[in-house]
Amino acid sequence: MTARLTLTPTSKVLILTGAGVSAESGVPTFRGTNGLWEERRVEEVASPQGFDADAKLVWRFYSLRRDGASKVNPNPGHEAIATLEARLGDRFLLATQNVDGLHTRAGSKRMICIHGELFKTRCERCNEPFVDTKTYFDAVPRCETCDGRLRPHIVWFGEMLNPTHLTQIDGFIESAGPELVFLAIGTSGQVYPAAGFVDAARRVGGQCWLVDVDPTPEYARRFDHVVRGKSGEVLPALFAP
Ligand code: BV8
Ligand code: ZN
Repeated sequence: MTARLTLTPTSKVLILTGAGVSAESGVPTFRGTNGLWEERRVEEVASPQGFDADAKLVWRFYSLRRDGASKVNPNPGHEAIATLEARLGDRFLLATQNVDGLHTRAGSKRMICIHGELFKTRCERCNEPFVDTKTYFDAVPRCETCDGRLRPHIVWFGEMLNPTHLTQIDGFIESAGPELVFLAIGTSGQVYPAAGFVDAARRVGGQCWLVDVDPTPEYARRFDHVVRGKSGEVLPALFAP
């Protein structure tokens, strides 16, 4: 049975995506790699402590991901999300945990990158992010203005998310109320505060959908509907007008 999303003319749709939506593009998920990279926990590498301990190693981690992400393309799941946005306009918002840039390349505009962006770099002191597709395998790059350390513009474990982003998402949920349709797609729902968006959606009476090829039980039970499947295969039909 192909599940269908029934939207009314006043429905407002909030989508949260995780690594699973990029899996069919060939981008490895976190859980798929058991959260490991070169036998280290990703949480250790993607953290301020990890960067202070070995900035060169962390830049190698992100440089490899920049190389990887520049060789892959959006898949039908990314495209279905961008098409739904075009149909709903300001009744749509996408919050992505992914940093790979594939939603942007698929045409998504009403999107918040809550965990940062792989192809942006910032100086730890100047703090101004800039688009950067370069890779840094041999040395830690320095800021031309103040000679401070350059870091990936990524929200690491143990770092706060941009409060403006969270205000935007909470505002969208509050203003939608019972008209909200919340979909979590391709995420194991283990990382907060993103994993808590479903609880906020339920509190306002929103309808909650989870799309995942292998849903995480303690996350899935917080949803009204669980659609098992690959996002690239399920979303075009699920979002069909
Ligand atoms: C914060 C950028 C306040 C990095 C990421 C102890 C110390 C410090 C912090 C904490 C702590 N204990 C708890 C915390 C809070 C922590 C947290 O929640 N930790 C977890 C591990 C318990 N959160 C934070 O640190 C956040 N900040 O809380 O600030 C604070 C401050 C100080 C101290 C405490 C709190 C910041 C979190 C952001 C971290 N950055 N990303 C980078 O990418 O390099 S998180 C990163 O991991 C991703 O962005 C994503 O959020 C997460 C991975 O999750 P998923 O995307 O869900 O991927 P996963 O592989 O897990 O799942 C994929 C799913 O897809 C699976 O279900 C699979 O079945 C499915 N799938 C696969 N293929 C398909 C598919 N589905 C559909 N179709 C397919 N084809
Ligand atoms: Zn600087």
